[in-house]
Amino acid sequence: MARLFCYLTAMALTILALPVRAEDGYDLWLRYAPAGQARGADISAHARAISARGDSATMASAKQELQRAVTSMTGHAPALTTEPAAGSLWLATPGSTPAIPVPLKGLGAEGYAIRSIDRAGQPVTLIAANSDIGILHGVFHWLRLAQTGASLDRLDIRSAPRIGLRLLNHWDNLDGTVERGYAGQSIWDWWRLPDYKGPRYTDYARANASIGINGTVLNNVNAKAESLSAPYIAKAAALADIFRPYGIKVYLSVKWTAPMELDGLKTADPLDPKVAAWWKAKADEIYRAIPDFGGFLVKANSEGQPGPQDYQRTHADGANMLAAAVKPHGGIVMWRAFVYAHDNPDDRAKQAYDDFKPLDGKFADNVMVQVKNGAIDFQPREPFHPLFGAMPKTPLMMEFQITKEYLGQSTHLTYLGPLFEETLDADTYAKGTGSTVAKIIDGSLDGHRLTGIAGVANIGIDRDWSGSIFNQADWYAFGRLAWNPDLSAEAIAREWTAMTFSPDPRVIDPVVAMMMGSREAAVDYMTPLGLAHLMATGHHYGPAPWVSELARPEWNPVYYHKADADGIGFDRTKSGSNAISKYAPAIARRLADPATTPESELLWFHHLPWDYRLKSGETLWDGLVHRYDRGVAYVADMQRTWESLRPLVDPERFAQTKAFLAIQHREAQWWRDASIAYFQSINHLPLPAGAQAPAHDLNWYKARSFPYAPGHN
Ligand code: GCW
Repeated sequence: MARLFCYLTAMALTILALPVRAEDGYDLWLRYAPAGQARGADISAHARAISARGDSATMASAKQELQRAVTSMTGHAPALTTEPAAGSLWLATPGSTPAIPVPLKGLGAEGYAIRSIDRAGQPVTLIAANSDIGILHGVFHWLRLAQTGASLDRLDIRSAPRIGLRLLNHWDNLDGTVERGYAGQSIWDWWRLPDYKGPRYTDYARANASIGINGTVLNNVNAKAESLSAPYIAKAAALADIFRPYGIKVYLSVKWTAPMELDGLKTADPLDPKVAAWWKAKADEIYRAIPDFGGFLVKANSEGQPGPQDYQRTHADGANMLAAAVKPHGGIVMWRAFVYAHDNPDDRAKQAYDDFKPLDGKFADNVMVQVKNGAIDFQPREPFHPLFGAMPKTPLMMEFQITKEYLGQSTHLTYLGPLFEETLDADTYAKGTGSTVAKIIDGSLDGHRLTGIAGVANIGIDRDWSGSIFNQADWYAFGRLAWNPDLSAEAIAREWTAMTFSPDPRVIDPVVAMMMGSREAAVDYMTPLGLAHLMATGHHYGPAPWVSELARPEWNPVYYHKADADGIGFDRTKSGSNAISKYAPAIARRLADPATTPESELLWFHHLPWDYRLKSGETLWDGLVHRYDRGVAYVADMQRTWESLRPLVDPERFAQTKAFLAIQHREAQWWRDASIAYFQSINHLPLPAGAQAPAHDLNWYKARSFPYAPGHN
């Protein structure tokens, strides 16, 4: 009774101590919601004290996080001690504590072990690591267990990241806008940095550290030269100082012609010694300000960006010159393979491969080639990029897009975990069966030590960071998969839901069910059966499969679907662009025949007659229409499920999600109707029995215009 009273008093004090705040999403998955009496007591019993000797900034944040979390979940603030006693959480590194009773070998610089041990007859939870950063990661793991309702007894966990560099790429501009950002302006207040450093930067670092992200590229790959000027280096250094205790390094995107723009050099030719000397001096200057600077990210000779090819040099010439500049400081260069050229009439899906494959083995050992998951551009579904498996001598870095440029932007609930998982699990057959993309990027297939994965961030100054509560799950899933690409998207969704909403199965089960089918639903209502890139011009918001008049052929949706009176789809077999030949023979053989091509990728690889028979027996046209309808129906189902959760979700987050699902439903219907109206204008076929005619005629859809759609300038 007395205990209960103490608990309630402590609880009331905590509540009084905090400003009353609605659930606006700011706390992400680190809400540390009150755990209820029984669970609260259980958590308390395992965290009576936090025992640690180290006093680095990292150790201080680990302790602070635990104190804040345990107090908030239990109403009881753990004591801080140096020696573990009964019920302590004991944080130990070899630097601070001799004789740690668990092996640390194999945990590397960032991993950790968590073990329930008996110490002089007292139960203690040991979190041990080789470094303070490892401890911080271990602390977040323990807090995940505490928040998701998992058992805190008999723990015996060892975890180390499978991929070395786990980075966010911000497409943030110096003027505060974010390219393809749907969560408001950039969180980097460039103008008032380095003097003013708001609290958001620390919360950003906490959130990233909690999922193991260890680097961030601050500025857009469509870079401005000024981000390498002295004032902006000082601004980046201020951020680096804040992120350092959380194990997060800062990187910068560079503009190829920076030496010309900033210092009037006559050329940016990578083989010109003056150019190389400029970059070397620039790297030295950056490292003076940011001693642990990560390195450079480069978009060159792509979509109008300058690059070494302007001087008849190769991507390798360019990358190696920059690599030499950062090498003495331990930095790296991430050179993007997202290239396609206006003067190359060949299938866009082949161009990066043709440019980069011959360069395999020609890159310096601190260069990584960063490859998008698919060969075109972050579509709702793309087959994996054929460069994965084709460059064994080069460490390839994965680039996923967390921001949903092509998957409904801020409002659609389309959980990306399954998309990431599908690519990571794809088998390239590069060295026989089981040569998955995950094994290429984690370095195990080809024996690379330098390994990396990047996600284009979906973060902005919106109160909820990501433009919607459910978009936070994509950031979370990216981090978790970057740490361990073998995790399942579903398991990740369960953790996220438990922490973001509630560990109550009445919440987790329906929410996870919604999430898991949501990406496939978007594929269905936007671009089913392997269609791609049918979005409107520029902002990519909404459907425009009819667009055909843009200057570059591959900017036009008609280039991708190739629909005519007889059929639809892009022939990438021998009779067409033969892009399938870029894949390993085992895959290419399968893709040569529509019958052995996965239906989900059918029209990506084949141009087929409208009456082609799908596996279901229905015609291609009927199957297409049914998929559009299935996608819209899925969204209606999500709306019903969400409505049933009203009693279990706080009003603010409930209302936002409800409103967004209504937008999604309307837009799914729009996608479906506009696509059907357009394709029907080409094939003149009747709709399958029972299918509704589009609400408007084709001209109505064509006339929609959205000059102020976000994310595009
Ligand atoms: O997806 C496309 C986007 C561009 C982007 C480009 C890239 C940063 O539409 O906005 O530019 O890809 O990845 O470089």
